[in-house]
This record gives sequence, C-alpha cells and structure tokens, in this order.
Amino acid sequence: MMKFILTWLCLIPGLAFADAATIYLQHCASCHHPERLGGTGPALFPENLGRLKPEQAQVTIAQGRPASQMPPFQEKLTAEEIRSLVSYIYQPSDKPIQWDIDQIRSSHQVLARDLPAKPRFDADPLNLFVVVETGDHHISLLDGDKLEVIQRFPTRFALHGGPKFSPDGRFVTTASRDGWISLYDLYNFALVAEVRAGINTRNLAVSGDGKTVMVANYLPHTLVALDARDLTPLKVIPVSDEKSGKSSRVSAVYSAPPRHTFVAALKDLPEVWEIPYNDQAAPVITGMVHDYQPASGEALPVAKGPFPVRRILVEDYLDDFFFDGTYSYLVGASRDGGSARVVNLDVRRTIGKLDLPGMPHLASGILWEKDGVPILATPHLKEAMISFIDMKKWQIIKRIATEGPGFFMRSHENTPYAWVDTSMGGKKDRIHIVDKRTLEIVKTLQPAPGRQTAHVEFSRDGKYALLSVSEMDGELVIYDAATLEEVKRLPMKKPSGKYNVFNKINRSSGTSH
Ligand code: DHE
Repeated sequence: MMKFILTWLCLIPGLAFADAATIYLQHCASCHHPERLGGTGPALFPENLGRLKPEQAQVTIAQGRPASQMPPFQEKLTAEEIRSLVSYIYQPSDKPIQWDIDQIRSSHQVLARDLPAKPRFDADPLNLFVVVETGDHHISLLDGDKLEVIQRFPTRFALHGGPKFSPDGRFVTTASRDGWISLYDLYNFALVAEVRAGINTRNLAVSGDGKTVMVANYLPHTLVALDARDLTPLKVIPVSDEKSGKSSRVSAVYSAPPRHTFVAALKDLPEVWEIPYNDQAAPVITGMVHDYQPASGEALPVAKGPFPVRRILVEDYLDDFFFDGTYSYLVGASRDGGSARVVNLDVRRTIGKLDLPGMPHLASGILWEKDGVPILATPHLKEAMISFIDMKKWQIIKRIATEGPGFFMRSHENTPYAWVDTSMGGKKDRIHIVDKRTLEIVKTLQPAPGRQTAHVEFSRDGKYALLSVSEMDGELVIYDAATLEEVKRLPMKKPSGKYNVFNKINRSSGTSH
C-alpha cells in the first residue's frame, strides 16, 4: 500500500509540500487541526487514511462529502493544488504525535445528566439492535420484534468495531477511527458524553462491572481508561516493553468479565497485557492461578495502583485473538504468520500452536458445543475456508471450503445454523449456512447479487437473522432463522455491523463481545 502511495506521489509535478502546507493551513486547518490531529473533521495522517485511496481523497476534496460538513473545494482550488494537498496529508507527521491526559481532558464534554431511567419507547429494550451505517455516519435503532427503525441519529465520522453496552443494556459506547468515544443513553435517544481518547483508535471495551471503558489506540501508543458513567478520563497507560522502552500500537482491547480484567493485544511487542479493572479485582487475578505452581522463590504478581499491567510474554506478535468460553484461554493469530498460538491466561504461557493460515478477522469467530466438545469456528480473511477447532484438545478437527474468504461467522444458541460471508473474495455477495451438527454447508444465500454482503446478527430469541448489504444504497435483509426464508428488507446507508442488546450483554456464544 505504502509503495503504491509513494508511486502516486512521485507523479505530482509542480507544487512542493511547503506550498501544500500553506494551502492546508488556509483551507483545511480550521476543521482538521493545524497539525492534522483532527477536529470537527477527521485526523489526516496516513495511519488514519489507510482505508481511503489517494484518488478517493482527491475526489472528496474536490466534491465534498455528502451528509457531512466537508464542503467541495473544486471552485477554490486547482486540480494540481488538490493533488498536492492529498500528497501532503499522506505524509507521516514529522514529529511524534502526542495526545496526553490534558488534551484528552480538554476534549471531554458531558452533554446530558440525570435523564429518566424509563425507555421513551414501547419496544423491548433488550431486543433493540444498534445498526451502524457507515455510509452517512449514522446509527439506526431497530425494534427487534417489529423489525422497524425507531430512531436514527448521527455519529462521529467512521465508527468501527463493536459498540459496547452497559451491563443493563441502557447505555452504549462507540469508538470512531479518529479516537472519539461517544456515550449514548438508548432509553432517552440522547448523546450523554464525548471525549477524544486517541488520534487513531482501534476499539474499546466496557468492564464487566460496567464502571470502566478502556480504549485501544494505534496513535499514540496508549491504552486510555475512562469512567463509563460520563467518559471522564481516568488514566493514560503508555504501552511499551519493560526493558528497552520500545513502544507498541494496541491492536485491540477486550473485557474478560469472569476474570475482572481487560486483555489487550499488541501489534509491535510479543506480549499480551491483562489489566484488572478495579481494586477488588487485583487479588482475584493472583488467586486465579489455580493450575500454576510457582517455582520456589518466584513471587506471584502483585497488582498495585489503578489499572496495573500484567504482562504475558509470548513467542509471536499476537495482534488478533479470541477467547474460549471460560476466558482462561485465548487463541492469538499473528497477521504475518500462518499459525495461531493458544495462551493460557492463568499460567501466563503459550500452551499450543494451531495451523491457521490467512488470518481470521478479530471478532469473527463463534463458539458452540458439539457432542460434548467445545468448538471454535472461524472464517479466514485471506483463504476461502472455515476452520473448526476442538477447544479441549486445541486441534483443528475440520476445514471446509467456501466460495471466498470471509469476515464474520455468526450464530445463536437457539439455531442449529451458523452464517458466514464470503465478502473478501470475488463472490462477495454470498452467505453460507453451516449446520453446526454436521459442520457442512447446507445452503448458500445470495440476497443481493453482485453486492457486498456481510455481518449477520440474531434477534434476542434467535428467531431472526439480520444481514447487511454493505453498499451506499444498501439494506438490511432479515431472514427467518429457522426456515431461512426472507422476511423483510430495510434500506440503509452502507450498513456495517449490527448489535443486539440482549445477545451482547449476555455474551451469546454466537456473537462477539
Ligand atoms: Fe473490523 C470489529 C479490526 C477491517 C467491520 N475489527 C473489529 C475489531 C477489530 C477490528 C480490532 C474488534 C473491535 C471490537 O468489537 O471491539 N477491522 C479490523 C482490522 O484490523 C481490519 C482488517 C483493517 C482495518 O481497517 O482496521 C478491519 N472491519 C474491517 C472492514 O473492512 C469492515 C468489514 C468494514 C468497516 O467498517 O471498516 C470491518 N470490524 C467490522 C465490524 C466489527 C469489527 C462490523 C464488529 C463486529 C462485531 O460483530 O462485533
């Protein structure tokens, strides 16, 4: 990708970066920040623009972005000036990017307090779906029984990853790729608080006790703890190794409620971090080392201060992982490698290796039990197949070919079927239905021929399966999960993920947490 960008940049004659910097300050800085850190508009660094090709950026500057505050500049700037601006924003920053606790605090805003604790709608509040529409940066709230949108509101630019719910399902917290964390009260359709926790953010997790939000950042190299009630910043945790001080991007952070901890995957260090989220949790961590006998004289870790870091040293860079149902194990896949490691979080060691080529997407796998054996199943981002793993023996028990590499596999406790997309290949419009009892594909759906189709989520009772046709004039297609017949279509603007409150807060084994 970088090679492609540099080649493209070399084609630009004329304007030097100094001129582009002047144009940037004149036309862009008021929204995107004089140092490109972002403001009302997103941050403009190569790391934040990874999913936008330079040609697309050129069109955006020239024509503006519909349904946003980005105006068109084609009347004010020449085509050459626009190309020069694009090359400028794809240059890495010439100084380290800072976003410290004071900057985070100054971005923090509480917008609503003491709202009524009663839903303003008749729908079952636990059977709501939060649907993220990335086409025009909105969230639609869907009644999971009537299958109707009951509210739609704007979000920050480019939400990504799963929004996370409070344990009672009333509040939901979202993260944008630009580091904006937003807290919504679903009962009142209200934005409660916002804070910018990073410049380039990966995801967030909410602690099992609902008290803390932890944010994982690529830029800067930090984890940021926030008070879940109103997003007040609590602590910035710099991410680096103990000996050399080498810092690392954080690929993702997850909550492990039975352990009372957050677990973070690091992109640039061969370590997994486990962080207890309250003072009471700290002794629990040491006490959980049930199958670990320390060598004589070796001290068990003692947690000190808020959010102490417990390092688990691993042999590889595990920037991608799933937990087993007990949260004692994680399976981590290295993005560069063709294999995955099984890490026992209690003994803090790698205990196995699995042949898992073509890296699964974070949050893509699901769990269920077949003939008494706990199964983990996952599609692969770069290979047209699904792997089924026996989590007792930590062995691959079966692989099946699909019509293309896929992003997400999803199911529900009340259905014998698992649904998996093939959206990463040429046939991006297929959904395979896999029978969890036989581990075979029993049907292939094609809800919108030729159009990108992915990400299934079930209603609270498992009766309906909702999938996204994730194009600008896209739609949600809703199926009867038992008969596999289509029930309804709802138009949406590039719907990405959808999240059912009940399934998420009860950590259904058929979805991500
Ligand atoms: Fe995702 C979840 C990382 C590309 C849609 N994706 C996640 C999570 C991570 C992640 C860390 C877990 C967050 C969580 O829920 O807490 N995603 C990455 C990547 O590294 C990758 C491959 C490249 C990147 O650009 O970051 C990537 N992801 C994509 C897409 O291209 C998708 C399809 C469209 C988009 O919106 O960018 C996409 N990712 C999603 C969705 C989830 C997700 C819908 C939440 C799934 C869920 O059910 O929880």
